[in-house]
Amino acid sequence: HVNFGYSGSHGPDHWAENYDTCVGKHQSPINIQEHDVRDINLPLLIFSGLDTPRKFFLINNGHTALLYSSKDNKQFYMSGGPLNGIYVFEQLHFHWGENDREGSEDLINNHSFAMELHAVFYKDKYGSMNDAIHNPDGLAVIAFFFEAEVNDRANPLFDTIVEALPKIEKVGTEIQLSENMHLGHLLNPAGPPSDRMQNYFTYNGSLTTPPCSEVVTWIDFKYPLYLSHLQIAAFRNIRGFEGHKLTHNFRPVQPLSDRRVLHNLP
Ligand code: BO1
Ligand code: ZN
Repeated sequence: HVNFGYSGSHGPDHWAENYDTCVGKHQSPINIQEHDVRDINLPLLIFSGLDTPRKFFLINNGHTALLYSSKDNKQFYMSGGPLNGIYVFEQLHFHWGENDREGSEDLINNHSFAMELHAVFYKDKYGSMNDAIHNPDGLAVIAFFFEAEVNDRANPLFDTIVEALPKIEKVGTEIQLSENMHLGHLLNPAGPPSDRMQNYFTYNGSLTTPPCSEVVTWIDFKYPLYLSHLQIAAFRNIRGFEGHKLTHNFRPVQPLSDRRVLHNLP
């Protein structure tokens, strides 16, 4: 059953027909433009449990390829930076486009990246994603942009995910990844003391899919990660609800309205 999609009568222009929150004034994604950005020195962004290799499940939910870890180990937390309190990791997923010149949701100075990874966290004190979503400070999402590597070199850190995609081609399929995944390596390949993950834009926005709830503190890392053209193309083969390929799943940018974007100087 199709709730929403990315083209035709279920596309982003029609989301508000079923979800009135999708027409709010603080929606995501946005185009992050230099003249709307204020440099600032925020407290250190802190991750705990990022360095524990974990068992992951990969699922095609009809909108994206999504990874989650078993419910009993919630030791992946984030705090600091623009956040008040502790946020617990829930899932990560991807957004992509029909070609490598589009695919990211947020843009930087009108630039679209080929893909964007969202790691979704809910505020610990709300206990679950579904309860957190009813509070303005309920969620935090960290976003990583991807570029297609010019020399078409594959990024071996993403091989486990990319090689599993053909196994979740059909909507609703789910598999357990064969290798335990180390999110720290995946997202911060240079490792500490690199301050790559302290150089980010942050703003208040929404879920980029229905119900478009305006409860998300967005944290977008400035420096992109790299995948080969073929690794990115593998995502375009998973199927959506009508059985055809999910060639693109990014929402177009929304008005900034009265918001400001902060840029943390590491
Ligand atoms: S995103 O990171 O803004 N692209 C994003 C979008 C939607 C969700 C998480 C992150 N999750 C959605 C679930 C829905 C659920 C809703 C409210 O959250 O996909 O199934 O109804 O909990
Ligand atoms: Zn997303």
